[in-house]
Amino acid sequence: MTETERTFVMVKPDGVQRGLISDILDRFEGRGLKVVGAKLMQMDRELAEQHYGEHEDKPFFEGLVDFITSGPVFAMVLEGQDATRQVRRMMGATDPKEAEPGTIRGDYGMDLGRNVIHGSDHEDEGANEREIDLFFDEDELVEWDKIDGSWLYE
Ligand code: IDP
Ligand code: MG
Repeated sequence: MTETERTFVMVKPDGVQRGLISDILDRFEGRGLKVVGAKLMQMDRELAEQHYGEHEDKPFFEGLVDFITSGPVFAMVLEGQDATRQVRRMMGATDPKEAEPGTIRGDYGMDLGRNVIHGSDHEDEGANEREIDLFFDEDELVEWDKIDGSWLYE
């Protein structure tokens, strides 16, 4: 059986400024993902550099840290079967110009450096748990039963 797991998702400052939090959350809720944590927050440079540590040698790193700290982000922890991979599929390709219409980046983005949303990478083993730990304290996450469980999963 497919494992139930938690994944980390974040509406980036461009998505927050453009008023896309509710649409993005609506897509995930409608799909059946359970919200177990959510908060609006301002990232500082230290958190940004840690979060994007894998890209520290890339030419776009400074600009990425500038951008992600330029305004509030909306951070979420979502739970469901295969959640990390399913969220990435809903987000679409990293470059919105290549993202399929119908995906979040394909519907709302035009530029690689303004791609609206972050989600843990399912190809990076344990990235979801690392990122949840980085952004959320244990007491900010809520374990709860959702009434549609048996209507959503066989
Ligand atoms: P991902 O967000 O789809 O996991 P990554 O390759 O991990 O993509 O890159 C992290 C973020 O860095 C991207 O979402 C994008 O905002 C930014 N980024 C990646 N490559 C470039 C680039 O070539 N120029 C500018 N920004 C980039
Ligand atoms: Mg990535």
